[in-house]
Amino acid sequence: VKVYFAGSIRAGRDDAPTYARLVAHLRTRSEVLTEHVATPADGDAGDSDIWEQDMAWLREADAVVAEVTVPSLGVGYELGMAEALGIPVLCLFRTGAAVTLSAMVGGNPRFEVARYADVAEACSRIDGFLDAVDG
Ligand code: 6IA
Repeated sequence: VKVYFAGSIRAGRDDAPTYARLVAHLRTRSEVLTEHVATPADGDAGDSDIWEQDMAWLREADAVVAEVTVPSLGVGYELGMAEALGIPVLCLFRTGAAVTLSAMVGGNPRFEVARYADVAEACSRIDGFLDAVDG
């Protein structure tokens, strides 16, 4: 299964260590197309190259897993595109964060939205989601 992992980049890197743990778990059972989301930023390709590459990966993906706790325009855009392309989407939102999830994500019946307390719980939600995609 090819997974497009989405997480905040320019909207803030506070959760990057969590993204790294989620991507490490995803890699145990799938191909992650977007590992850079989890790694420390080094340099920046031009914006149009980034958009071209990310849209190509999204079209190739069998599933999208997004960490949505840090609200990001780019992640929200990717979620809307994934829905339009008919790609299954899992949104992971950490409980206890000082933010409220957007109604456009939390209210979308086509997205599986998992509120999680810790990374172990997020990983078990990932497993259930990928089992269903794989099945
Ligand atoms: O609006 P944001 O920057 O927070 O959007 C984050 C989302 O957009 C991620 O899920 C990525 O898929 C995508 N994205 C945004 N910036 C980049 C990027 N910049 N490279 C690839 N995808 C991106 C280069 C940073 C890299 C060197 C770590």
